Amino acid sequence: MSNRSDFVGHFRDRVSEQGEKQALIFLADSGSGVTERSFDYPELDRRARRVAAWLAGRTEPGDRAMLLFLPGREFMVGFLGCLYAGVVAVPAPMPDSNGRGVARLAGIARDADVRAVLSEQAVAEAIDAWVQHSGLAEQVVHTAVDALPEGLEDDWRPVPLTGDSVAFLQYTSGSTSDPKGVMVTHANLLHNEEEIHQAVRSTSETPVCSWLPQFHDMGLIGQLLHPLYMGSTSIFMSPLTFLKRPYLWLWALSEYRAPISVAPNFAFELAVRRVTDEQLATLDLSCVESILNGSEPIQAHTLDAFTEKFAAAGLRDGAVFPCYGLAETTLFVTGSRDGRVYTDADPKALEQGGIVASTAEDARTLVSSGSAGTLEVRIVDPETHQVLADGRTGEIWVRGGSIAAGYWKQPEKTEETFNAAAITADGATAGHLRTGDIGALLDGELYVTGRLKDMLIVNGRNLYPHDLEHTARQVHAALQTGVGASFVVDGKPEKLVLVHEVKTSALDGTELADLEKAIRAELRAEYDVHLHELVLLPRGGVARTTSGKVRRGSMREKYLAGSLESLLTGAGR
Ligand code: 649
Repeated sequence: MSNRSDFVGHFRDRVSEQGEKQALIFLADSGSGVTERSFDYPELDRRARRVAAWLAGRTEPGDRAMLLFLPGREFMVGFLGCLYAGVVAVPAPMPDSNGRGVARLAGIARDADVRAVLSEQAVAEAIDAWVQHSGLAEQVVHTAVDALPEGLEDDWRPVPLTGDSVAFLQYTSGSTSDPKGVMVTHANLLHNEEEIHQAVRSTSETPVCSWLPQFHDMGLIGQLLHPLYMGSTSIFMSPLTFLKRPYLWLWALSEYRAPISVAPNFAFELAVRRVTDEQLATLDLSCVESILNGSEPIQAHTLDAFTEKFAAAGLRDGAVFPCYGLAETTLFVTGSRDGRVYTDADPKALEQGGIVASTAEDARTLVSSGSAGTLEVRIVDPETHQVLADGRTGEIWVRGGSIAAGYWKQPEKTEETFNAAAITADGATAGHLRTGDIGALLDGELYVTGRLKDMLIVNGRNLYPHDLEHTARQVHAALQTGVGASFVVDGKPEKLVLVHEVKTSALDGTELADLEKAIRAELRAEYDVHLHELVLLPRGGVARTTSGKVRRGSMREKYLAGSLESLLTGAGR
């Protein structure tokens, strides 16, 4: 739908077209409910020009500016201000009040070699202090975007942009010491927004409503930029508001008659568990067309439970829209508008790299993440790079216009990851992105089964950590609200370790010991594996990324360093 080659031109066309329509409505937590803070299209444009005019005197096009904002409407002013100035935006997570996340932030600032920091008045002092301490003061200018004087916007002059201009760097959740910034160009952004639009069938009349973190790709490109791309409205709240009262997410959909939302699988679980019957009775979800579910493994039982529960509020069957994507493809790769497409797969075949339909009791239900639009998806042997047949599992490779320009300042990693050659009987084709994810194509649908790095190889069998953790979690209610991380440690045969969070208040020492026995028995019965060690940790003990993904590699390192203190007494190694 875009006849522009850059996002600024495209967005400003929407500004001229949409009049005084709301662009952003932030629902601020007011204790008992929420308060609206919004910007209409002209106001958002004016404020973005103001920021761009401020940047123009202090940076060069192509310089990087870090965005440090609380969840709210100011973030997008900073983001668009960068794009209007031709400055590369670098969204980053705010450290929490205990200072967690400061080291990662410094790593990102250093890697991106930022020249400016944009924030807002509510946090400007704290950010100033951080700029001083982190040794960035020499190289950066800092301002609060909501403190810039009115009228400054008139000084803005458009800068030349092309499709190849880098719009922003998306830092993926690599380790603190080795941050990787994905370079997303204006052409990538427009291409991916168009993919999403085609898949979701969004229009200028389909507002989007969610609560995702705005510095993460799904929050930024899905929840915020997609409605702006379409000329519709983004209605959003803080992730904390959602975590405190999951009901408010569904309430907002119902209240604002929003047809589209987006969230990771855990949010659907939380909604099933925490929305009470009285709350359910207040909801009318008949307006909802699609709630996208991506970013984490998608569970059939979650989709079923969510669909069943909210049917009582008028939610249509098939409203949950599984999808798959990653920062390196800008965001979206595949999606399943029809909702619940499942395949019951034979577990033994799965261990050997194949999806074979089974009606047996022990079949694993796999959820389709849908099919691609214009992007090419291939399943490839990660060792030989041969393209595999339908129904075989291998690494997911993707090619097409949404594939980002590479990792910032990492030409070798970029070549390896973004320009791989896939081999078929007809020869080789270059330019594929290696996603690092494992999956299979079956009848045109993509099934994502795990991640290459996390795969558990035990006695020549391929086991998926996610499955084992899920099975263990079913053993006792005290495990159900926690997360787990399983991995193998060296040795022949390989030693399987499971670390899991447990609600400590619920159990005494004997009960914990019984729990251990039960988990071991269950894993043996289900997978015929021996658990070398079970480590039980209090809630919050399993490391996660800022977008909520379990960090299995990091938990394995901690385990090997002996720094995990299991609640199971006498569990030394
Ligand atoms: C994943 C983001 C998910 C992520 C695209 C969602 C209107 C219309 C649409 C809209 C809003 C308004 O986690 C993106 C699919 C489209 C939203 C459109 O919203 N990125 S990441 O780089 O941090 O991580 C990527 C990794 O997450 C895992 C994979 O390991 C992937 O490499 N992942 C999944 N794992 C299993 N199943 C899936 N379906 C997964 N999707 C992502």
